[in-house]
Amino acid sequence: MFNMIKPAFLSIGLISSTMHPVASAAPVTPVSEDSQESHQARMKWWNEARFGMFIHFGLYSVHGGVWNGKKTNFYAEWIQATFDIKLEDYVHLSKKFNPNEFNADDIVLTAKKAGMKYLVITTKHHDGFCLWPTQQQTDWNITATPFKRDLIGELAAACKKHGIRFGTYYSISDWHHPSQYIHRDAKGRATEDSYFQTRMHEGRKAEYLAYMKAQIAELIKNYDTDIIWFDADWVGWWTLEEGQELYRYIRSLKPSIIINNRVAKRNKFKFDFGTPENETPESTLDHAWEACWTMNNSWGYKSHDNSWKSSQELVRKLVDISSKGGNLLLNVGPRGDGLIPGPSVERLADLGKWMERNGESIYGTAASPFGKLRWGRCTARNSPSGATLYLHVFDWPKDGKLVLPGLKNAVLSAQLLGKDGNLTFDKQGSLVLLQVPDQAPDPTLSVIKLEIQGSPDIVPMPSLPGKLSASSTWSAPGHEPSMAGDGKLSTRWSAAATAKQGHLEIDLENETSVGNAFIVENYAHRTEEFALEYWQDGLWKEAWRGTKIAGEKWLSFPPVKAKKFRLNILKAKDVPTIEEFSLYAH
Ligand code: H79
Repeated sequence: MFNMIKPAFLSIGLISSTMHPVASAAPVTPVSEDSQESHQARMKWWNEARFGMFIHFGLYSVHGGVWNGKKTNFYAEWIQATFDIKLEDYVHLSKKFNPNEFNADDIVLTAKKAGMKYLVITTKHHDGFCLWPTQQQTDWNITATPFKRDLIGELAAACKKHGIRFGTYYSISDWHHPSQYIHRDAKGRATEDSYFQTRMHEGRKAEYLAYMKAQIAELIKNYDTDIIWFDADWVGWWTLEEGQELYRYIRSLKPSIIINNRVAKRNKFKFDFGTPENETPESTLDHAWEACWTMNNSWGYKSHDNSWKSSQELVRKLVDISSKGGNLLLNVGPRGDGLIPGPSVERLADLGKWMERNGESIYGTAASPFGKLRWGRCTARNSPSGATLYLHVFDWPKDGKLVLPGLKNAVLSAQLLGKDGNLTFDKQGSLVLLQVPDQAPDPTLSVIKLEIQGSPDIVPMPSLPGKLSASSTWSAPGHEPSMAGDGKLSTRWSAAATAKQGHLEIDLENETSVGNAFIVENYAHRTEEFALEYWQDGLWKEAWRGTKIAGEKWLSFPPVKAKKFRLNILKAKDVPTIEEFSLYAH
């Protein structure tokens, strides 16, 4: 078996055809193939949908990641590559494919009940097997199985019937098509790279291209597919230009179709949408995107993979992605009998229950207007008169006080989503202080709905960047002043071992008007007296004075303009230690 690289660390975009990482690519300008207006128009339903189902189903599903008693430690759908199964052995799998329990209505309704608005199924994965009765292949398709039924046709029809958009996955790399081959050494062994980089036989690319075009035309003509979801654009013989050409061809067949960026080269091409795989970007992107995620660690059914993400984790994933303006394509891998595994079904039901109550905060929403929020995520819905902000609280405040920093707009109302009655709140400068119940009302994830006046006007977040220094520092590494400015509550600055007072200074580099500060001292609550000071006319002047910090403290004061600010701990029970100290422009 190959020595597998952990897929999470794999950045396909940086892998060249020879598998040598190339120097980091220059920033990529998206290549527009048509006007922004028409792109937006055809993406409308997709943008509103936010949530779809990915289905990995194929001959490999029968084996569940086990071959001759050996269990794969990689993706189950890669089993042919992982165990270097010779084609003459792999082809027999088609005789074992008989998913008698497959029921298109059940699958589509499972997706629909989960709150999903579209699905994408593997019509042809890397093994080249076609899950529909294609006219382009006589034997390597579903008609050659004991099952015989047109599985893709049944699913497409069920989608139409239940109002779910239908999409088709298609691998560019093909381990079965005669145009390509698996490279072997003199002893007949395939190298790690062989299956990843199928080799194209000299002079046979045109034939394969014609084959792909004809098959995609079938998917459009026979099933009216709404999305073509390409994969395996990483093969060295596939170029950006060929991909763009294919993109244009498909669009000419069905103008409203949505095509993912892997049609060409994923790190260069961003139309119609980008496709981060098993990862979620840190923030919004400059193009439409959809993150695809597995529920365990495999796409195809893998019998020995029990590393299921919890329902709460999946809800948070959907929320996190929505708050950054993306879609979530969440995968299921039906078993050889055609049924979705129990743990997936349970999670989808949980997601559905949450979406039933909170879907308003997801569907058709825009990305968060804020930078990072420490306690969770935000989605927004803009209307001509104002906007609605949905605050998704991951870490419910223990003291019943939730602070939303940096909102200049007037707040008209606040309520728990789906509950009657309003929450009381107070507005101090750009801080919204919300009084919430002591306990999160929804154990999975609670949402607070804010109606605001006008479109969101946000104080630039995150906190102002600056250089931190301190009066003294604990001698062991890991307690430096910068630890109080890294945005993490798990790290902290500590003064020297004998100190009972001290200061933590932020140098903002430029004179800045500051009206809010944030301090966290969760650890030990040692401060008894402190001041927030700023350097002006050769003196430290006071903007705020207080006693205990004891947890999180938001300071809101008449704005002062300065370059240097400091938290001066005047008296402490023991060594001063601060987890976060940040300033906000006014
Ligand atoms: O369909 C799913 C996966 O099968 C497919 N895309 C999703 C949606 C896919 N994802 N990543 N890959 C395929 C690339 C896999 C790369 C690897 Fe390797 C193959 C890692 C280990 C084997 C190449 C060879 C890189 C290292 C060794």
